Amino acid sequence: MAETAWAPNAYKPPSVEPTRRRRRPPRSRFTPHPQGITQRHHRTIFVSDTHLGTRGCKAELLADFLARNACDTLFLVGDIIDGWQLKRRWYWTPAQTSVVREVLRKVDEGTRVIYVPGNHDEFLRDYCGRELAGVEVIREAIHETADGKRLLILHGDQFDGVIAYAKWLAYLGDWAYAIALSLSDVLHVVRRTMGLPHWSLSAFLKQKVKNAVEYISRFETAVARAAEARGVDGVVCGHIHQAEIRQIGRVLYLNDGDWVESCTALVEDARGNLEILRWASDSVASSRAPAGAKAEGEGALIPA
Ligand SMILES: [Mn+2]
Repeated sequence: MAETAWAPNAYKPPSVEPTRRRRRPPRSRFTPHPQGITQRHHRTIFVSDTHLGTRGCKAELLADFLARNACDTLFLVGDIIDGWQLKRRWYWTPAQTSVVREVLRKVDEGTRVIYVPGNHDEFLRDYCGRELAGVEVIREAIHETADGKRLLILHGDQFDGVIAYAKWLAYLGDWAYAIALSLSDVLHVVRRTMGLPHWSLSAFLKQKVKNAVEYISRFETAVARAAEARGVDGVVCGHIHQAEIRQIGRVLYLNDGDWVESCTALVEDARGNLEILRWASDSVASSRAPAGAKAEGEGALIPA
């Protein structure tokens, strides 16, 4: 029988330092995918708000995007897994498994994958500073572009504040407002019959919709101001499902959009140019928007 005597000094506590994986050397612009798919190579890819675990998640398109686009660094900018939804009801499809597989394949190929949790996957915030299956989980990150811009990476839910309540209204179309208007008339008659004072539902909703439209610009401004205070050149976030590249004050505001409606990603090329890719089901359209070009024209739209 082997001697396994207990030695009090033999135990060494595990290192709490985050382990650095060795990175593979940069690959060529086009890397073959194991299934023969030709990949476009980017320096960095940013995606957020994929909401895996919900019916709304466009997992097929996302898996396709990840299979066809390679990168040195992949940032997952929050709300990747929808823990809120999964807590209520388990929903998972083979396509969503494909998304996870594509992310892990990137890890295996030497891509640095960094996960900045959002509010729907806040359960992962307990794991910040750790590496899960080769994916680094960080509360927020700083990324330096190829041309030396320092970008703060965060999900953005911390900027919701008191304006978050009107967010759902942003998804309502004009038809909902039309219905509300006729409802308002009915309500007026009912209230008058009951002897109640006049109260306008349409005026109430008009105010709310106005708030919803303002919500996006207020969010963008709040994020940009916070980034400016941090002394960075730009900020990458998600959360409001509205892809954007715009100069706000002294800060470049970048939002990588979502994979519930718009299917957008933010990508950086080898020279540090940033653009938003829109991944369509049949044709792959990309709208080129170099970081500097859009800045001057649209800077005045939102007060800094
Ligand atoms: Mn969010």
